[in-house]
Amino acid sequence: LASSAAFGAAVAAPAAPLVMGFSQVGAESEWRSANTASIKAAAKQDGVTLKFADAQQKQENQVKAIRSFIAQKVDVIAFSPVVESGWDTVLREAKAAKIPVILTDRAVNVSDPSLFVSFIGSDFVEEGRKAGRWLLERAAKNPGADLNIVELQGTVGSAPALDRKKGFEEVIAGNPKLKISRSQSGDFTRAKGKEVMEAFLKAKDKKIDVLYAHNDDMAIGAIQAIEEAGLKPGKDILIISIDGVKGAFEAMLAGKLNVTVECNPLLGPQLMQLAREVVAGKTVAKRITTLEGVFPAEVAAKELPNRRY
Ligand code: GZL
Repeated sequence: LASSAAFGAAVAAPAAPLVMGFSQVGAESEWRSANTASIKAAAKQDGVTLKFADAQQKQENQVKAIRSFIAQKVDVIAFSPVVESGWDTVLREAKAAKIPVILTDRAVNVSDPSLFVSFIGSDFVEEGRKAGRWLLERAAKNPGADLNIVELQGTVGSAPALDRKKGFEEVIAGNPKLKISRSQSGDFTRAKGKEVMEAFLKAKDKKIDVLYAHNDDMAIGAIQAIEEAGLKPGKDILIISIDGVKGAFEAMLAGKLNVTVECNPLLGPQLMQLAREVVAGKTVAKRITTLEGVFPAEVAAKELPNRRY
């Protein structure tokens, strides 16, 4: 009898299906698609019932989705906030409904930190610093040369755009010859990245030496604009970008991109684990930072087979 009881205990009943409402930014980039795939696969794997809403990069759609999850009385709400501000009201409604909220990927600026339980995501300031450090080292090979930098920012008001700019500028301040002459948002998309780079090139004020793009998709769009202007991307104009998606590795293999700073989208498994702990009432870390590296073109061929997104 004892052994069967022990056996019973050993084969734990499957965890009760947890219902998660997830509001995703959109489908604007390769990074975002990989992030969505990771979340959906992890929910399936973990037996989590996932209610998934794509906001098409509009904050009002995320607010609507969160309100709908509250009305459906989900066990937990998770979301990647398209911009940092404007969340206090809807998060207070979730708190009043006693539904815990987890942030993934991007942070929010709220007056009351108790409005979310935890934030899993990258350190975007550090990603910007890594991009700046690559350029500092590259510029040191040709000391004294002025380098005219143009910058494609991510979505206006988003944590990655604000922080990647901050980290990059903090580091390049170390070399007064490195100057950002133009900076505009390409909204993290290839199409807008190409459009804004065309405008930078048309301005024809100073020769552009470097492009710093806040994500690979905008860099890939800019590469098309640079080629259409008769210039060689990666040679006439050095290109630094962030994410580490497959498209960036292919561009580096083609000699058109010089370095990509990894930003890991594969947060799905961590998110499901964290959601279970939160719903079980366990104390969890307020901030969980994803580990990530830097991939210059020289390692692209070796690295490409290992890439999972
Ligand atoms: C970063 C993520 C950014 C990616 C872009 O964690 O929020 O949004 O860098 C994506 O590719 O659009």
